[in-house]
Amino acid sequence: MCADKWINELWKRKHHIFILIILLFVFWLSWHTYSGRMWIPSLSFYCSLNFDHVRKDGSYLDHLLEIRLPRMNYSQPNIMNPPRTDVLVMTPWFAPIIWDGTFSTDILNQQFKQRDVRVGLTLFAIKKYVVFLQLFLETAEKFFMVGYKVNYYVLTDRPEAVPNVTLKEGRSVVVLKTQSNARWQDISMRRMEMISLFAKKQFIGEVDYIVCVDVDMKFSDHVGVEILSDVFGTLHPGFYKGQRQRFTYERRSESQAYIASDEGDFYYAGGFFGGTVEEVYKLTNHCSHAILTDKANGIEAIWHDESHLNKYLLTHKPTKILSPEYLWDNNMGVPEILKKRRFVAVPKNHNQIRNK
Ligand code: UD2
Repeated sequence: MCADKWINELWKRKHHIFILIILLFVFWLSWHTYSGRMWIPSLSFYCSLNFDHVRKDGSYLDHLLEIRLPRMNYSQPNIMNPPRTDVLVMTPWFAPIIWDGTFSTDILNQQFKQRDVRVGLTLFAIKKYVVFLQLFLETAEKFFMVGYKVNYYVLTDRPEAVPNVTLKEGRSVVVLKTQSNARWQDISMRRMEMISLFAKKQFIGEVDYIVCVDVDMKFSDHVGVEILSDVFGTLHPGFYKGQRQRFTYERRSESQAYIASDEGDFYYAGGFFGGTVEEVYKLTNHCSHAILTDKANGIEAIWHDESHLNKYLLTHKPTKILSPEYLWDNNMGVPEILKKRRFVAVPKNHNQIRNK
């Protein structure tokens, strides 16, 4: 009888119980965050509490993703017979330089697929540069991160001019409206500021890596997960063989981009860099502040954002470096060492297309 009373009493208060359950669920949600793969305790509540007890008992280790390669067939790496002896494949700080023949796409795909990585690609198409979008996107669908989730972040002042290109599953074009600048130099430099803003506001919740490239380009061969790393830069096609004294670094000491003639590892291209969203945020935020400081001091670095990128990558060494296969200009011919031209400049008339 007593139990009946209880049940009756509970039934009368069913609305209260329902609200209590909802409240408990909301409380649980704010205590847990979705890591992209699973729910783990963290964020709002834990941020203000001490996380040390969680770390000390090591329970968070149980949530780490296990990446286990299946049985695979591939040729054995041979210590006495390196695949490339004609080019540098490793920097003195142990960052690999990515050339054709130095990596196995199959092994890398097995690893990255299990991590289910999502890649964001930023491209700016301001003013007349929207004409490059169609070819860029069509060739990217053929060669860029095939089989992976990709967001093409198109930053443009002309959203209506973004073409409708058929995309494979899991891939989308995200149009981000942005303002244009009168000078092409400012358009180029503002990329740093815009990428850092969107990295914080949007990219961080949507993708794992960000790849930042010029739009007046087309893909003509495989560009896959071999490029991904914490922070990567690309050897500029015009300077990959050059002596540091001849690099077109900013040489005026008043600029934040200044590099002395006895410093420098490589000359990196402004048209292809990237990394994890966190590292790209750090890089672009740093460079955009350096650009603003220069502006306040009445100086503009010789090659704009590219000069600041070079300074950043000198003092924050990249963890991977892409060979000029990943940014080539056919005006430079095809040297013997270049086994593949993966991403090449589309010929254009600078005077006709810039500032229009
Ligand atoms: C060259 C180099 C590039 C970098 C740059 C330095 C090659 C293949 N490219 O690029 O790596 O050294 O010079 O400046 O060697 N943009 C617009 N609208 C404009 C102007 C620029 O959207 O009106 C954007 C667009 O995404 C473009 C990028 O800025 O791809 C750079 O444009 P650019 O014309 O200055 O670069 P370009 O081809 O001379």
